[in-house]
Amino acid sequence: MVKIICLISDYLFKVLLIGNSGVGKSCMLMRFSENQFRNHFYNTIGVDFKIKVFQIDRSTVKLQIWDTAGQDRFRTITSSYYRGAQGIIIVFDVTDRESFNQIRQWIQEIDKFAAESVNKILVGNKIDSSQRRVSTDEAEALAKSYNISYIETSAKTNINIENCFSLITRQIIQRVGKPNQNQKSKVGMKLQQNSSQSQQTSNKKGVEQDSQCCMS
Ligand SMILES: Nc1nc2c(ncn2[C@@H]2O[C@H](COP(=O)(O)OP(=O)(O)OP(=O)(O)O)[C@@H](O)[C@H]2O)c(=O)[nH]1
Ligand SMILES: [Mg+2]
Repeated sequence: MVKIICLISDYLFKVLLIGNSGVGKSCMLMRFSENQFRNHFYNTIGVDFKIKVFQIDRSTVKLQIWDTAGQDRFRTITSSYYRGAQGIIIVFDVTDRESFNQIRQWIQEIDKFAAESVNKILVGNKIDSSQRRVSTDEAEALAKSYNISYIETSAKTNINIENCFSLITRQIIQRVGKPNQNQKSKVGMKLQQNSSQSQQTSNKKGVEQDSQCCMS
């Protein structure tokens, strides 16, 4: 089924979620787009995306959020999605030290494949857990060393999830500037999706299009 989305929005941004497998990228996106959480772990296969329209500082922003697979075997596919992204959210799991240690590698991937001007933020997810292995201070210090913002979230208990997406969006807006009133974008996108996914989310507030796996 092919669906045409045509909405007036002030901004259309492509944002990527990256980070090790299991850190909670898909759950963060699910919380933000559908206000839901799942305890089961389903690895993302390749890349997934959702579109979310929301208001920020009196502007309408349409975010195309790409949820990449953290597993190594998908790295070639996922890295091809960095190009054209205005923002990248680098996620680690505060209960998984290895996912924090890998941040440097993720930043190297960004330097290799994304535009130089891309906005980045660092996110420590799963702060609801009592099994913390990475302190706020050291994560903040790492973010500072890259001159990027750090925010802690829980997709499970819905802490800072909206703030996380608002933060990256505000930083992109700051970089690209305010839109000229006469140039408000009428964005037309042709998206392909399967009908069952469409059924699941078509009534959800603010979500126009459910994800489509980009692996065949
Ligand atoms: N306690 C807790 N668990 C979480 C949170 N977010 C995600 N999880 C759990 O972590 C596991 C992995 O979550 P996913 O969102 O699928 O992880 P992912 O980063 O998308 O993993 P890949 O798709 O393989 O890259 C699941 O069992 C989730 O229920 C959180 O905020 N708190
Ligand atoms: Mg995932």
